[in-house]
Amino acid sequence: MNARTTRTLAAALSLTAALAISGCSSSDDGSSDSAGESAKPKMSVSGGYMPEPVNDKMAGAFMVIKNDSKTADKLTAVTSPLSDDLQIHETKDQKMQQVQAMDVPANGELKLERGGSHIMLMGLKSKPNVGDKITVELRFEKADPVKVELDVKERTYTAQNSNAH
Ligand SMILES: [Cu+2]
Repeated sequence: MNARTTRTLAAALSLTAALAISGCSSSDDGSSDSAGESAKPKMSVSGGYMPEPVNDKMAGAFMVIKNDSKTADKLTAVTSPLSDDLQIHETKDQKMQQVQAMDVPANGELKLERGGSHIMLMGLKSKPNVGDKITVELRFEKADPVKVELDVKERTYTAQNSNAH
C-alpha cells in the first residue's frame, strides 16, 4: 500500500515538472525578433556634384540624401579635405543662411539642390576644376557617417532630377 502511494506521487510530480519545462521553453520562443525597433538609420547618397567654383573662396555641394529607415535623423555636420569650414545652408526668400542641422525624415530624403538647401564649403585650400573629384563626409545625429565623392561639373550644370528642365 505504501509503495503504491509513493509511486503515484512520483508520477504526479514528474508530470508537473514536464509541464513546467514545456511552458518555460515555449515562452522563450517569442523574444527572438525584436531587433528592428531601435535600429540605426542608414543613409544612401546619390547624384552628388559640385559646380566648378569661380575662385577658391567658396563652393556649393549638392546631392540627395536618402533615409531608408523608420527612424528620422538629422544632418549635423560636413567635413572635407578641401576646406576646414563646411556649412549647411538653407535658402529663404532667395537668401541663404547657415543652420546647425537639417532633417532627414524617416523613409524620406533630404534634397540639397540649386536654389534650395545646400552644403557650402568656405575658404577652399585649392580651386577645383571640372573633372576633379571632391570627397566630403556627412555626419548625422544617429546614422553612421557617410563618405561621398562629388564630381566637379561645369558651372551651369544642374542634376537631371531637378525641376529646372
Ligand atoms: Cu550657401
